[in-house]
Amino acid sequence: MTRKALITGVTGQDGAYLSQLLLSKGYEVHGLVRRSSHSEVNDHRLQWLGVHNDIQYHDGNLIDLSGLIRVLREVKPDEVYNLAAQSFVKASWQQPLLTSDVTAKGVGNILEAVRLETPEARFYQASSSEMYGLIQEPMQSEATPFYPRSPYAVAKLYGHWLTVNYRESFGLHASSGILFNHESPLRGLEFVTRKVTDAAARIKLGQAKELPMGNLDATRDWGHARDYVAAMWAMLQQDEADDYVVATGRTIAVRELCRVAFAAVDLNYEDYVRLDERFMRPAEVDVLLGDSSKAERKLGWKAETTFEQLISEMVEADLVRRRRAAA
Ligand code: NDP
Ligand code: GDR
Repeated sequence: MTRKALITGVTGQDGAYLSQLLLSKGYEVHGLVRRSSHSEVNDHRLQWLGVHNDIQYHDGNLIDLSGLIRVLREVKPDEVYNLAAQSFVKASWQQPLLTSDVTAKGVGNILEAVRLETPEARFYQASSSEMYGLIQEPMQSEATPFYPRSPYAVAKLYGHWLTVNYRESFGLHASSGILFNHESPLRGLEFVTRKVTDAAARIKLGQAKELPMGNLDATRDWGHARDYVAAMWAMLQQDEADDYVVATGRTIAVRELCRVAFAAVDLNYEDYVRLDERFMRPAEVDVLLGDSSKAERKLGWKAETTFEQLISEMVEADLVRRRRAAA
């Protein structure tokens, strides 16, 4: 029997890589998409991976429970991956209530829809290392206490605990992946890695002169999205649902990210990067560093791509895109 998966957030970075992975494993892939004023699905990432025609799309929104129930009734998935979110931390201070409607309450809606319509389906929740925030421990594992530092992180914490609670209350096979930052050429341009790799490409091609940046001293544990979606899938193949940290175990400063990206096009970042208050945050998460030994032990998962390989792939892709756009 062909297995069916429903992915919310299918048009996002992770949704695209997860679709590619599940299709390669023979799944029938269904994606929830938000309706907008134009009729086309925002499928540019799925096009980039060449999988846009292999997905069955369903109109729906995480804030609309009745629509989610309808989609689950139609699709009857074996696995549900809840990746949809207002996912940009900085925007969550400008739109805290929208962020909680989608990123917190939206998890309640999809969990309720699963419980009512397809309680046998296995469920994945996209939790985040941002939940650790102002952490006290040098490395963060599943046992580390949370201290969220943004409306986004507070919303994610609600979704995380609700997932745990539905597992414990209703016996749902509901797992939560506490994923550290993961990037790719399909990352949105507002996130720092892609902002920097795209700027390095544009400056190299003479299309920009400088790069305004926020806090260069923050450090993150950056992996490749392609590796991380494999961990999501592996969680849902376990007999027991559980929570897992997914990370590389190496933390790197934003300043070093700039150095590596600009060096990839033979430039010195110090000649182009300038500080701009607009990109600073009201409360910062200074350091994140994940301990994913549980995922390694139980799922057999380990990050494959190094930071240097990741940034080099992103810079290459941005050079191609910017050259094409200028032609
Ligand atoms: P993206 O921002 O690339 O994708 C977000 C997706 O959510 C898009 O498909 C977007 O659709 C969809 N979406 C937003 N609001 C709604 C809504 N109200 N109803 C339905 N769909 C909606 O995120 P990523 O792929 O990077 O991340 C996937 C998930 O993992 C997110 O939940 C994120 O918070 C979480 N996460 C991400 C990490 C990372 O480093 N990437 C780390 C840890 C957690 P549209 O195309 O219409 O905008
Ligand atoms: P983050 O990712 O907030 O960790 O959330 P982001 O790339 O936005 O920021 C990472 C760090 O870089 C610093 N920074 C800047 N960030 C942006 N976006 N733009 C800048 O100009 C800039 N200058 C410095 C930030 O202050 C921060 O410290 C991502 C998202 O994918 C979340 O959805 C996910 O949950 C977490 O990763 C894990």
